[in-house]
Amino acid sequence: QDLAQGLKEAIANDQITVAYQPQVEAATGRLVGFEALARWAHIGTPVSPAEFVAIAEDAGLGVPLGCAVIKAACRDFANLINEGFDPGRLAINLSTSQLCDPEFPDRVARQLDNLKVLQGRLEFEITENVLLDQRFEEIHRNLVRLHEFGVLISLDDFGTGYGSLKHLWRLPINKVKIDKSFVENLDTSESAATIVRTTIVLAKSLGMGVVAEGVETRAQRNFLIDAGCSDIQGFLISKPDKLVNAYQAALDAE
Ligand code: G
Ligand code: G
Ligand code: NA
Ligand code: MN
Repeated sequence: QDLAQGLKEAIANDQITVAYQPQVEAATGRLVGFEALARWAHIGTPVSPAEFVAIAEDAGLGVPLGCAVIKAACRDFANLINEGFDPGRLAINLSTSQLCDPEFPDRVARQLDNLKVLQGRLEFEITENVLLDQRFEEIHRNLVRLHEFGVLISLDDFGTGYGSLKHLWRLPINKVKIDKSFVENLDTSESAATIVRTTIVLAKSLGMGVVAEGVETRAQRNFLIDAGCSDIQGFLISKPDKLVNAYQAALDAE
């Protein structure tokens, strides 16, 4: 069966859903916000977002898919806020096509106009892979525009892509996300530990926030607290889940 065609129909029929994973303060457990992770079940079988985001990009569906995710995530978040809860910030992953789309910042601005409760809460995560050198000017312009609306930018999977340090200093980045491959090897690899410690110092010295992802154990959390990492995300707090469930898990873990 044709996955691209199935994806196109899923986008059109509102069948793209979003799972949420809490980000909390490492030292206190206080809730900081949530990362939104796209979900799609094709004929009943879940497809990984790593796979269907790539399919969407290849099929020219990156922008519509991204719009569907943003719409669903903003709606879920606004609903929870309107019920009287405070879920903190909403972090959404961006693909290359969204980041290069000249209309993207205005579309985000309209969304924030329609859902005023989300103002000051929105954050976008970008990976080094989406930062194409040949589109640098467009990407830079879009990130600056997003900043003007109070949107924060995180550099995801830091250290795993190409040219990390260049991006950190040439683009308006607010936060660094330490990749889970480093966190996973903290207890077994002195090199991984050194890279994590150094990344935290680097981010803080540049005035940026830092969040470690893929935190599964108390030992990893304690290492990160000692190293000065402000925020953590991972199975230790909660797996990605429906927003209310992930919110409850974050409160229980506090
Ligand atoms: O949770 P997990 O299997 O959910 O995610 C796998 C990968 O897919 C991660 O690298 C994540 O950043 C990416 N991803 C999840 N949702 C989205 C999305 O809405 N847009 C983009 N571009 N990437 C996403
Ligand atoms: O690339 P990105 O960082 O956005 O990917 C997030 C991915 O990591 C998702 O697939 C999510 O399900 C997964 N994930 C989240 N927390 C953990 C964790 O504690 N351990 C592991 N192994 N994976 C995690
Ligand atoms: Na991400
Ligand atoms: Mn990541």
